[in-house]
Amino acid sequence: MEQRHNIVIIGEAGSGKSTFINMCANYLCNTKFDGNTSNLTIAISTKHLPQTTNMGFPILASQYSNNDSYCKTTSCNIYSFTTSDKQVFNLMDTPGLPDAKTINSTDKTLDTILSAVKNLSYISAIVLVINGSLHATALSQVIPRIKTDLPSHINNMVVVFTNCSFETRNIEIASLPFSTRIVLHMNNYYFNANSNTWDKYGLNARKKQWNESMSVLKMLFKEFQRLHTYNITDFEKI
Ligand SMILES: Nc1nc2c(ncn2[C@@H]2O[C@H](COP(=O)(O)OP(=O)(O)OP(=O)(O)O)[C@@H](O)[C@H]2O)c(=O)[nH]1
Ligand SMILES: [Mg+2]
Repeated sequence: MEQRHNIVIIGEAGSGKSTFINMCANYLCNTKFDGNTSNLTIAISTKHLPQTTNMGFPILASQYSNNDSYCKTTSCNIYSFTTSDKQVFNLMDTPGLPDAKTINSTDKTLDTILSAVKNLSYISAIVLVINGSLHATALSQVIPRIKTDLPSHINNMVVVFTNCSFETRNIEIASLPFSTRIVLHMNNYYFNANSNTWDKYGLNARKKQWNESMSVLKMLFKEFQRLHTYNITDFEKI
């Protein structure tokens, strides 16, 4: 039987949301990393790697200017994947939130994201992407809004710390303004350069890290299948 999972990815600008979706694309398409970045699956273009065509993803105009080091996401976009066992994963990429210093409770980016999320018929999980190499997150402003606007989903949140491993994370889990059972770590640096710039050491380190990231995603997608699906219109009636 076909099962659908709507998953929303939220986090600060530059925390690695679009990169995370590209990693999911490689996991779901079972792409093997042979060390050549031009063989990777790219759902969302990066500054260095163009989108892999013919996968039915939204084709977005180039989102970076010469001053930016990466492609900023400017709208909510859904990337849909169907696995061989008929699981449909719809991953919603969202524009980046302001950082901990500049965010406030009336932030317009968050308004845009929350209204796009409410247009989904249901949500299986919200993935909060946090750059774990930093010392603070904007989440203390974001979580109260999620609690108000999407009350049932507070139990459906998954934290993915990027730019770090369990050992190198700088943010304490106890400092997060909510509790979550699912906390994962990823260091996703495969899309930020062409592989011809990597030396042998860099290539070997990436191959090892790739396998670790794929194991993390395997656990995460099992959790997505287990998480209860909430229907937005149902809980708005409560
Ligand atoms: N080293 C490292 N770099 C990362 C990681 N995740 C993302 N990056 C890099 O960080 C930059 C921003 O990544 P994106 O995935 O575009 O970030 P985003 O959250 O989608 O950004 P916005 O769309 O502006 O909100 C890019 O240069 C990525 O290659 C990570 O885990 N480790
Ligand atoms: Mg993005």
